[in-house]
Amino acid sequence: MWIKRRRGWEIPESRITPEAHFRNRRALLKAMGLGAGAIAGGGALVAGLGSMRTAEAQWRFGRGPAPERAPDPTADLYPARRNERYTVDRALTPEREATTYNNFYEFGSHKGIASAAQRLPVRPWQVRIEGLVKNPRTVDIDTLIRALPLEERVYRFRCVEAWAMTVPWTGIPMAKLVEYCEPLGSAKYVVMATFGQELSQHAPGLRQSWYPWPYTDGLAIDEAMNELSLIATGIYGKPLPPQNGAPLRLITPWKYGFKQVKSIVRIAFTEERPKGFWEEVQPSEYGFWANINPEVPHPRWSQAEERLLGSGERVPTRLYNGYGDFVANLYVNRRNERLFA
Ligand SMILES: Nc1nc2c(c(=O)[nH]1)N[C@H]1C(S)=C(S)[C@@H](COP(=O)(O)O)O[C@H]1N2
Ligand SMILES: [Mo]
Repeated sequence: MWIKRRRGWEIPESRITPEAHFRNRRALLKAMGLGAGAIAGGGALVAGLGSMRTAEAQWRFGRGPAPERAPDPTADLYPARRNERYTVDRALTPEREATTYNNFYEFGSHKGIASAAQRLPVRPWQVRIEGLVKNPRTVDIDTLIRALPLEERVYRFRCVEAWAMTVPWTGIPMAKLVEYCEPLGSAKYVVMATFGQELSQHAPGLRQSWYPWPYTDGLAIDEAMNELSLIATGIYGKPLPPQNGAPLRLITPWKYGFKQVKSIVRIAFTEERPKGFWEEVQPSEYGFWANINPEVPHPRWSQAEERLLGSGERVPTRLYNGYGDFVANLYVNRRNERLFA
């Protein structure tokens, strides 16, 4: 826990999940029924955390067996043709690693949520398109996927916690999805949100009431229109498994992983910049732009290197995750913003 604080690079990776170290103390204490005064009362705090861990252990196990999954109705679209414009100078991460080491707090605040996530009912699934659009509407996921072109792209992926992977995503170029939504000229941002309490019965992490569910984040419209932005529906030539954000999740490979909203049920166009889940929880550590930069450390650890899932090799992190040629121009007129955390 965060009681004993070490330097970032000494912290075992299992503990540098954003939540593990601070958890917005006040909200946490409130959730545990302790007053703010308990911050100084170490004994009560430790006892409170102890009981919380027990609750967490209960969520993790024993909600009954995962339901039998019907065949994915879009399975015939896979594998999609690979777009060779996006190449990487690294080996692909083994599929097993990318699909069993996940971040998806709706199922628990640890990396081993893959089996719990099998209980997410990914059909039927509707996506609400709303806000500053010509026609607010709700579309069925299969209608949406079949209305737009799918392609495969191999991208690097970098979590703010300093692990990284290289993955073949299948998805819709986000510019096409934005056009499909028909935003009004006044729209400046696109906001995406994950399912919330309506599925809490399947996603026990949602009971962690001190988090600002539903998980939400967004992009400026010009970022969303950038050719790299992808709305992923698949991975490794197959439909996304729930743990990777089925049936629809964002991929912007030049930004840290926490921007990549999973299991999207709402796409809204706004004039006002949205506040992301992690920005809401801890604004001193997580901002809106969240672009990858090895020279801007996280307040609690260095971002100079990353650890590749699978091999465990440590390699230097690159500015914009190596995608500067595609995206650096988005930020020339935003130099006074906090672009890198
Ligand atoms: N809804 C939701 N989306 C989420 C998260 C989450 O906890 N909930 N975690 C984010 C973080 S921090 C990362 S690193 C990536 C992990 O994606 P992956 O499990 O497919 O590797 O998902 C992002 N999207
Ligand atoms: Mo992350």
